[in-house]
Amino acid sequence: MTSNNPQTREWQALSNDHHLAPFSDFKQLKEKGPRIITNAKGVYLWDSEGNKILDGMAGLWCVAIGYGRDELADAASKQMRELPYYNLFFQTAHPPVLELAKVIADIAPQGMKHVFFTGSGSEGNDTMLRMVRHYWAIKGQPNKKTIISRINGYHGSTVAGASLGGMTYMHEQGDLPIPGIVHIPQPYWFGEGGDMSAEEFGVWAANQLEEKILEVGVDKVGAFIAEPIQGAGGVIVPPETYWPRIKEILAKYDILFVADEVICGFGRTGEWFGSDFYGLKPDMMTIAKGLTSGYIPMGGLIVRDEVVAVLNEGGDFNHGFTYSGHPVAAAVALENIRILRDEKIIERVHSETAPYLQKRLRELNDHPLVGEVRGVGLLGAIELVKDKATRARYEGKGVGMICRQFCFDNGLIMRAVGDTMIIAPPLVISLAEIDELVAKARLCLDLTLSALHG
Ligand code: PXG
Repeated sequence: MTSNNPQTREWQALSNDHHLAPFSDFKQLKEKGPRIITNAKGVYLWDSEGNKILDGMAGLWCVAIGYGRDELADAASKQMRELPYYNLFFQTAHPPVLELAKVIADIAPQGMKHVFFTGSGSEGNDTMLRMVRHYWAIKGQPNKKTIISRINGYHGSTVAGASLGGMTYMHEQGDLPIPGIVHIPQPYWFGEGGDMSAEEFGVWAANQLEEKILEVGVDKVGAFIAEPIQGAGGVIVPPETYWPRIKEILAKYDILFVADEVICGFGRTGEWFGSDFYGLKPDMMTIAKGLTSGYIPMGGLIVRDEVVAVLNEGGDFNHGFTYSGHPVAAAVALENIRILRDEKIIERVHSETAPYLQKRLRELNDHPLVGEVRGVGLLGAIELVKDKATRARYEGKGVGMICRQFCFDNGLIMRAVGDTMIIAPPLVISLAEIDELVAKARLCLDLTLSALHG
């Protein structure tokens, strides 16, 4: 523990003595002590040492409307006083969940007018897996159980979510994936495209879906799930040829398509959903994060009308959570979506801040460490390399982690996925704050380069 501040040390001691943090090396965290985040406003966080930090990750990709909006706190408080909880299991409902389902139906792609609510994105994908299998069973094809997913995709951390995800380091713990989930390569040209052009590689990666469908047998494949743009995998924007080819393959075979919109949904691409951005026609969409701007946990699954028509013939769907459609979460989500709409935040991302961020980020291409800058909307990735021409990495140096630490120390949160630096700031970020973000990113790239050669 390094802090001289007694209050920080006290909180870090509590962490050491009692807290098991997600996705963390417990022992290592004890040695270092967590940074204690105490308050936030707009796009900025403050820690217990008084440091002001520009949050280039919107929390964990979720704080769309920025921190500190009283309207959401007021909505929660009002709902807690009126009806803090009631379940939706036994033929009851409550106004916030019904109003929210209608508002989501209004913004979702055409023909997707029903929502099943959950407490998180992982639960949304667990719901998806059970609903897909239930759907095919109702249609008399119970063998269509297999879900095709992608290596390095992220779909959550529950048993089904982590199995659907293609993170091998997650599969290694807990004997995953569960049966009936298979993975195909990801459309990550920079990392895996070899000698192919990005366009050729996009078609190759998409064709892996068709090959897998034929290998497993179309009579056994229930669905294909994918993020429109992979988030946790490293902001992987597929080559332009990828989604058009996937759409052709999906049209050819009778399988469902699930868009995992947990990161791309609610404006991240400058459209309401990543599926709108790419012109995809999903049968189901998983949502969470931006649905409530992370102010309170909530997720869900938006379902196409034709799928609902089949489910309607299937009797009970034996699935649900205590907190499905929680009234306080629903009230917060309603207020969050009202703000996104009334303040035209997504329109502004589309026409102003996303083009500006993408232009400014690409200026970093001239930096000796930078092999590629890519991004869509308010998502960005910077690839750190040793050799720009061959895309060779600084093997074994942990360059991403070095850069991440410099960012932390200089008041910027930018994540590292291997040697890929990623950003996803709140959707309300201003042009001046984008300038600050890019200036800090450049400074940290300089510091990283000096550390490597110093
Ligand atoms: N799908 C996608 C696309 C996600 O990004 C989930 C599902 C699961 O959502 P919940 O609410 O169950 O966490 C996510 C979550 C990271 C990171 O390291 C990303 C997520 C979660 C934790 C870490 O970028 N995304």
